Amino acid sequence: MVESRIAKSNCHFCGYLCGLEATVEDGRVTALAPDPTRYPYDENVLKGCRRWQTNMEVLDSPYRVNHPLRRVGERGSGKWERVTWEEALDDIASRLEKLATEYGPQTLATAIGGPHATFWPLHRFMNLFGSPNNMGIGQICWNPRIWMDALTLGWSIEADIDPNRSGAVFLWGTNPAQSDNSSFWRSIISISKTDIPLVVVDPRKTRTAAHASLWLAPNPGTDCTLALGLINVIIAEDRYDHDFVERWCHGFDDLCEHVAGYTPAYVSRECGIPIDDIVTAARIFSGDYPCALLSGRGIDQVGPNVAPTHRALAILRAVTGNVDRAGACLITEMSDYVPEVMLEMSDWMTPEHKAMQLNIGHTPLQSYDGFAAARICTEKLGRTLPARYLTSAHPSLVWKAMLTGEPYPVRALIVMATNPLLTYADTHLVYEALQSLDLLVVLEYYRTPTAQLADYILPSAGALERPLFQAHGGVANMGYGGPRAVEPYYERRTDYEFWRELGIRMGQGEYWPDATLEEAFARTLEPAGVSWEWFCETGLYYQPADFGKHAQINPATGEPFGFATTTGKVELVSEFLPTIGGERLPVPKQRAEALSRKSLSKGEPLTLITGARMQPYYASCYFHNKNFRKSHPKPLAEMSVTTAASLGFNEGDAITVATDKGEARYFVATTEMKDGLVGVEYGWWYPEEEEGTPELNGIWRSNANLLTDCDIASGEEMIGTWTYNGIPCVVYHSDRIQ
Ligand SMILES: Nc1nc2c(c(=O)[nH]1)N[C@H]1C(S)=C(S)[C@@H](COP(=O)(O)OP(=O)(O)OC[C@H]3O[C@@H](n4cnc5c(=O)[nH]c(N)nc54)[C@H](O)[C@@H]3O)O[C@H]1N2
Ligand SMILES: Nc1nc2c(c(=O)[nH]1)N[C@H]1C(S)=C(S)[C@@H](COP(=O)(O)OP(=O)(O)OC[C@H]3O[C@@H](n4cnc5c(=O)[nH]c(N)nc54)[C@H](O)[C@@H]3O)O[C@H]1N2
Ligand code: SF4
Ligand SMILES: [Mo]
Repeated sequence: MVESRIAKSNCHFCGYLCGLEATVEDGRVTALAPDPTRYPYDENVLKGCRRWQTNMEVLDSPYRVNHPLRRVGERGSGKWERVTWEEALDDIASRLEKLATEYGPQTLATAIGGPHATFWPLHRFMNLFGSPNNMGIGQICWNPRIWMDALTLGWSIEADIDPNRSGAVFLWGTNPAQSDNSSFWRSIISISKTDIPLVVVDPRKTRTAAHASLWLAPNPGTDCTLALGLINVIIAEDRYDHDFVERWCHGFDDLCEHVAGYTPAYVSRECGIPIDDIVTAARIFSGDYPCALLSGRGIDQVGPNVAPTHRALAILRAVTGNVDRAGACLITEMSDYVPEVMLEMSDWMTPEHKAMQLNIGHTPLQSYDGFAAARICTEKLGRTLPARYLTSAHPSLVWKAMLTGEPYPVRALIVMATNPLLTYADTHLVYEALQSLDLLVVLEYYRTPTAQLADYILPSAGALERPLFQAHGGVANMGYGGPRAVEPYYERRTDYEFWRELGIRMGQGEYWPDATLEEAFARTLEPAGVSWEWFCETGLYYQPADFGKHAQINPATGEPFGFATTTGKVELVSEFLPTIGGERLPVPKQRAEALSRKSLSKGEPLTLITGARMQPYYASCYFHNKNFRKSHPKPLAEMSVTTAASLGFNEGDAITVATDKGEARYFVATTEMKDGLVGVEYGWWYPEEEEGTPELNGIWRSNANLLTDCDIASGEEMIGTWTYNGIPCVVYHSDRIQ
């Protein structure tokens, strides 16, 4: 008789990690059900989610990579031979050793993606190996907000959106209806049914905006101006929080002077928003109640405007007293368990190796020097940010070092949990750079277009096959996840085992004491006084929120804790940023330059936003799924009815979108949004089509990043953020059939 058991595990098809119960027979999952006993459980989330039931299919999908594969023939030829893990690891280790001897350890780069995986083992390996060149998506996701909140408020914050205590809610450049179909989104729906004002700032009337009591549709990239306009009204109408400003803020007089010119009339012209709406929004933000604000990728991906926008929003919170206040936001705590910065072992990398970082001389904040200077502030209250994330190398510098050997040759790349040919900016540049390498290793579930260019594809263990401990980069005292249901199928392994095995081969053995990821998680949790087994029972570790910490008395000094900034106060005027060449106060930057003559000859210029999230896909994932493809078969370009009519387009027409960077093809979908804008989906590829170069499963057809650019010269000056939202483009009928 087949032995059957019930195993607890988690879905990992979005960051929410719903608990699941797996029926396991002979080491195989034979059935799945929601697990009501573990965090996070919400019956409605699971009912509304189309992804979780596909877990079993993904576990044994014919598209999955099950064994280590080595390239035979030309790079990108799509021909592979099966090798053992030992052969692959030995060869990779010896090739890396040779390259490092010739060029130095900085010749190895890594590329990572969204929050799909446990990344600290990669960082630990790189720190011990001596390479500062990890590329991430940090500059355009989450990271600008962490930087600006930390420098303005002393640390990272989390919105405290709660129908029982929030007096008003702002959602700014985020669309949880598509990007976070979880209980958070359900709490937004329930708020929209009360008389709590819900303000959504988004150039598109998203499903989220449809629930708003006030929808503001700014021109892309003008959010800093809008935020300064709200501050102008709040000060002019004397609606700011006098007590909080006097006691806890630095530089209020300078701020008043700075925002004086951002009158509703001026802001209305710049942002394309009616004056009355600006004034109403300012009054809603500054009511006699806590006001919560959550921002998203809409304002993370606006190039030069990213830092000033996040600074302006932090200041908006501060002048209204909405800092570390229940119903507004929580300044999070350092974790009780081993924080990311220790797990990644960034303090073990030598100053000589840090000094080889490509960012030096380009992005003074997103660099080891910037990190070290900021750390002095945050450590006043015992908190250290995760270093690797906030120092990640700028992709354009890494791609160019691969192609030109300047300032030094980068000859090897290990890609983990990302698909840069679809998700990094400037696909043509990424392609050329990957083709030029001596060694490309990809850790993946699938033979993605990126993996098709590799020397080795190594099969990663995924959801249900590996334990999870999701820890928010270590900036908050919470973690969630759970055990694996089964051992990995076939020869798949956890990414952790890859880095550990490679590390051991490179002489790092003493730093990899734990043979399994479970043991490593158990060690991580030890200082919090809980066991891995205890954690797996509940799926959640957290400490209750404690608000108003700045006013509490620090027993060591007898004084209030204050904020972990240069001045100990909220820095409306930054004393820190000018020390590394930044601005005291947020100044909106010129938006993207106009198109070149060549592109313009094809039509009237419009403004392009790329990558707004849609269900059921997730970045470049789930395009294998037949049902998803049936329900959403075509890559769409959204525009307003007026814009479409003015261009002579009908619903469903095949069109080409062109920027100075390149072209991509879409189908017209009209929707309510600002006129003169086009919004294209991202991530589109066709796993069912031909693999290998040149087609690479159709990545040259409707891939939004054929249209984008990450050139550092046009990026944000402190962090290097490039532009995904607010790019000049032209749009015309496609002459080719798709
Ligand atoms: N289904 C699905 N869910 C996902 C993902 C996915 O790919 N698919 N990705 C995950 C990831 S990695 C992330 S980072 C999160 C992102 O989560 P969100 O931040 O909610 O993601 P977006 O849908 O990109 O929302 C950005 C919104 O900003 C608007 N916008 C564009 N430009 C501007 C601008 O200049 N100003 C303002 N105010 N708004 C602007 C867009 O119209 C869009 O509605 O989602 C996660 N969830
Ligand atoms: N134009 C444009 N570009 C964008 C964005 C945009 O809005 N517009 N958004 C940006 C943002 S916010 C983000 S976060 C990125 C997302 O960029 P990516 O993270 O590159 O996107 P995904 O398609 O989710 O790629 C993840 C890949 O990792 C694999 N994978 C998943 N889990 C694991 C794991 O545990 N281990 C391993 N080894 N592999 C795994 C999946 O099979 C998949 O191929 O895209 C960015 N790019
Ligand atoms: S919301 Fe859906 S996709 Fe996300 S973890 Fe839960 S079940 Fe999986
Ligand atoms: Mo992201």
